[in-house]
Amino acid sequence: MSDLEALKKEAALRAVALVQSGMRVGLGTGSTAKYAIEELGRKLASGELSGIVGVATSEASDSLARQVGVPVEPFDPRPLDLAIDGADEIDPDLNLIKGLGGALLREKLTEVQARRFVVIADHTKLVTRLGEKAPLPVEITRFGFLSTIERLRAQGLGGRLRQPGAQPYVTDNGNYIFDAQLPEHFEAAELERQLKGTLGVVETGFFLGMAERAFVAAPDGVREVV
Ligand code: ABF
Repeated sequence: MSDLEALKKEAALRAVALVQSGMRVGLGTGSTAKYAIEELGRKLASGELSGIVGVATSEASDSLARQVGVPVEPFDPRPLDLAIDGADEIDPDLNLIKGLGGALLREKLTEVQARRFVVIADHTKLVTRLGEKAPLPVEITRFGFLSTIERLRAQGLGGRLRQPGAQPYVTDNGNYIFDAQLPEHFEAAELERQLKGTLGVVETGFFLGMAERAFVAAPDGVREVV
């Protein structure tokens, strides 16, 4: 396991330590969240935890959870006790950019419904301002996507349609993602409102004021950002 992978796992284990028997837990997506799901499976198998129910934020996490023995239920309106997920950027106020993993819509739907949303990451995800390193993923409908992208560009957003190969990336919800380059100066809540009011935009990767804390692992230990 590389040093970075070991850090991701360390952060994940800290968050899973908050899980108690009987909880309904939001299961994140991505390479850091994977360690949390595996740890939940391990604790269920060893009897350290029982009666956990997972609610997955992606098809991939749903299938991983089942593989490692975490019972999964479909998303419904009941609150979750805790959600654990990774992030692409974490600012000092615990505002996040998420969605490079492509699961932003289900993540936001799930995590907004959690009594506690805990972020897990390695130290490379810490930034002084959002947009410093990562683009802002914006989920857009497939129908009319070129017009939607024109509307986004008209608002001064650079960026490109996510297209890892010959075809655009398609989310679990059947949509596309536009990875927007954020301008140097912007107000995140205002930009979020503006983007959500843009025809064709389904959701953005801004997760503002949602996280309760983050466990951020660095070579000199795990730091808790609250
Ligand atoms: C999800 O996975 C996303 O919101 C974010 O895009 C990504 C982080 O992945 P990783 O932990 O692999 O860096 O949580």
